[in-house]
Amino acid sequence: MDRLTPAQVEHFLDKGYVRMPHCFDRRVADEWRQLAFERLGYDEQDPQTWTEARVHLPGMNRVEVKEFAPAAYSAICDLMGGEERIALPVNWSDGFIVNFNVRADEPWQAPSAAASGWHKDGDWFRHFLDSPEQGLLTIVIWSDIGPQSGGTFVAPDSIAPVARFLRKRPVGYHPAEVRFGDLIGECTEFEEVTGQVGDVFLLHPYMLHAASNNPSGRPRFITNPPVSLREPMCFCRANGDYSPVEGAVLRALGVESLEFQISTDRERVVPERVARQEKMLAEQNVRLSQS
Ligand SMILES: O=C(O)CCC(=O)C(=O)O
Ligand SMILES: [Fe+2]
Repeated sequence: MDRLTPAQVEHFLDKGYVRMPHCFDRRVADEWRQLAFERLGYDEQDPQTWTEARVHLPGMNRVEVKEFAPAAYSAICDLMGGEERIALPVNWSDGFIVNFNVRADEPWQAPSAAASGWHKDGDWFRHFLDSPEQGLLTIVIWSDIGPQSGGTFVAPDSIAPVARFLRKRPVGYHPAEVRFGDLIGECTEFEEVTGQVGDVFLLHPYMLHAASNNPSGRPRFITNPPVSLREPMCFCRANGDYSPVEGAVLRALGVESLEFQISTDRERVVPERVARQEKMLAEQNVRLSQS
């Protein structure tokens, strides 16, 4: 498998993400999007039937990324320090986050600190500097996303403020108590994620990001599957064999290495989202079986 080039790794260290174009073909994306409309009981051709502006679907179908999108998989391995450090298998599903027409009546606003909804992902674990649960953030593009069409906003220079914030707190943060999004005031770089079906953005797990409004008239389909590490990140490796994700943290903190010890137990949290999505899945299975 092709390795990331030094330039791609440097882009990740500097900007906190790499964009991998054309990682999979349209066939499965087309099928899964069409099924999503059936699952929701929406008519693709009739926006009047899209009763929710934004939906986060539960996954119904899954593929293993290693087979489905080998170039993305290989890049994931490179960024996380090798396949042996990753919790396997790495799967993607049709658990789409669909932005049908969020605030479509408002003029499009360019990404900035003034946008609402900035956050770090991970509603399901206690956050520490070295947390293994959200080892990487992924944005998989399942519908073509032009400019000003609901693409996710990202803040490439958010890695450093998040790293400084977490470093100060060995006791970590419960996901319900922490407001990482407030750190957006320390950021000055903002971009929107656009692309074609099959493009994949691999982002640092600390990356602050936000949903945007979608006045385009075209529903936007992405997924945000986390990739988990088998072990927590390590910032003082004897052989200096840091993954680019770890290296980006060290660079952001301006240190060569760092002794970091958590001072309380790691904790998994079951967010309210899980029960909501289980209920949706059951309802959708009934709807599909009746159609
Ligand atoms: O819809 C988007 O563009 C972003 C969604 C997101 O970041 C999330 O659900 O955590
Ligand atoms: Fe998110």
